[in-house]
Amino acid sequence: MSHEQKAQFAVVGHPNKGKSSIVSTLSHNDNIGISSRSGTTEKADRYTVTTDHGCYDLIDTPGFQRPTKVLKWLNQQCSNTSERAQTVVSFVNNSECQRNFPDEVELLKPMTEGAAILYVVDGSRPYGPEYDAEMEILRWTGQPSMALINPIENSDCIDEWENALTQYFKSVRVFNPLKADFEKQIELLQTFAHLNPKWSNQLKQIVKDLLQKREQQCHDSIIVLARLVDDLCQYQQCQKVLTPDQAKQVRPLLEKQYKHWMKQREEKAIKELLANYAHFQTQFSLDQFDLPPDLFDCDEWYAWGLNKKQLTSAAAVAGAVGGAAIDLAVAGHSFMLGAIGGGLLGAGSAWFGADKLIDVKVKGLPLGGYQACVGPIKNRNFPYVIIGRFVHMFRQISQLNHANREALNFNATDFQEKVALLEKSEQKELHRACDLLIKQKPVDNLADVLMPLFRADTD
Ligand SMILES: Nc1nc2c(ncn2[C@@H]2O[C@H](COP(=O)(O)OP(=O)(O)OP(=O)(O)O)[C@@H](O)[C@H]2O)c(=O)[nH]1
Ligand SMILES: [Mg+2]
Repeated sequence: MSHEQKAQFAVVGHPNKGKSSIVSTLSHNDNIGISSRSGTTEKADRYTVTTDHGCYDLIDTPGFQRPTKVLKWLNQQCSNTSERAQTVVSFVNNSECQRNFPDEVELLKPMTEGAAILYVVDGSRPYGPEYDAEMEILRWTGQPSMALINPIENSDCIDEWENALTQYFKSVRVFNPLKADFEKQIELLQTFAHLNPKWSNQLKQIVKDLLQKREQQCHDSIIVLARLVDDLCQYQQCQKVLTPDQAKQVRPLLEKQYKHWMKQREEKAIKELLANYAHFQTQFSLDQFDLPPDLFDCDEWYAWGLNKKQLTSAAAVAGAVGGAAIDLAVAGHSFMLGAIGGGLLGAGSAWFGADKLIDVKVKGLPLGGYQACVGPIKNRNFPYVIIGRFVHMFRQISQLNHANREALNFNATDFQEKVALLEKSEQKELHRACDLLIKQKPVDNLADVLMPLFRADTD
């Protein structure tokens, strides 16, 4: 496909107004140079967004440096309106202009090759007449165009900008590359489809593809979690020794290795999650988690997994207590604990196994010697903690814009509310699955059981 036929958009404007940020967010590419230093982008860079059935180009460009002088040059060369676009081509090809106005030559060249224009301004700073020269030059190219107002610090000057921009652009939209969620990105792409009728079908297909891809990414994330929670619930760290005494001695080491493995396994899942959403530069550290800093800090588990009341319900559902209590328990009836009384509580606390964080076993081997083993974890809240943490990370990562270059920081979770928002039947399925997991039994439909936790309506 030649550049002419393929939909292509040059993102242009003043230096340091978020042009590269917009390209980064729309192309889901976190490898594009963004910085608070003005003049970061020095050359026009073309980024192709490829989907299953199509592609389009976004062109990141350097900002205007000397628009007034450039407009003067153009006016000197051309007095006939019908020759303006041709004059821009002459400007781009003129070696003297290439020396004197390298930024403008770079930024205008894509338009001489058929690119549409996305003009970016900062909605937190007032409009000024110095922008008129930029907008006038863009008009000379004769290319389809629209304006994007990026409210970098605030929205104070948006109205003022809208009044100025509508003089030059038929379409004006507010778009914040750091905050715009996936739906907003799709909306913007749909606006692009109107800019040039020749591109409208391609772009509609691309929108369809992107929506489908988004669903696939969610599905793949659920699979990552299913494998993670299964692995963590199964894991055991063992070592052969000669005497029971030696088994005692290796215990602290085994525990350390065990925890190390679990932590690395969780980190691997987060890296897979990041890669699934094309975040390859994002830094994170599990040690920086405010809540809980440590996967093995049992006291913090109620914050990440289920709370005590929910765990009691889970116990009922999983069959630790009689069937009649189940519906009451799932309904979360306030009188449940009182009505069912000590029976359920008794069963419950044994069932929780809170003080049995990690099982340590020593067993004799048939050919002599002993084996000391650490794990698997017996605490009933454990699978929920893993699921709760992951679902929380999923939400952050799936909504992280590629223009956002800050390190990830997870500090709160509303997993318990999420579970409470599930349909009763979905809650039961989840509790049954976690019951099997903590017993190291296979759960055939684990991904299906986890899926409701990833639904948008539980956000
Ligand atoms: N808070 C906030 N900062 C933004 C936003 N958009 C851009 N920035 C910041 O503004 C600075 C410039 O962003 P860039 O995307 O590099 O801007 P640019 O227009 O490509 O800049 P040049 O290439 O230098 O012309 C960076 O520090 C961005 O993080 C925004 O919507 N909100
Ligand atoms: Mg830039």
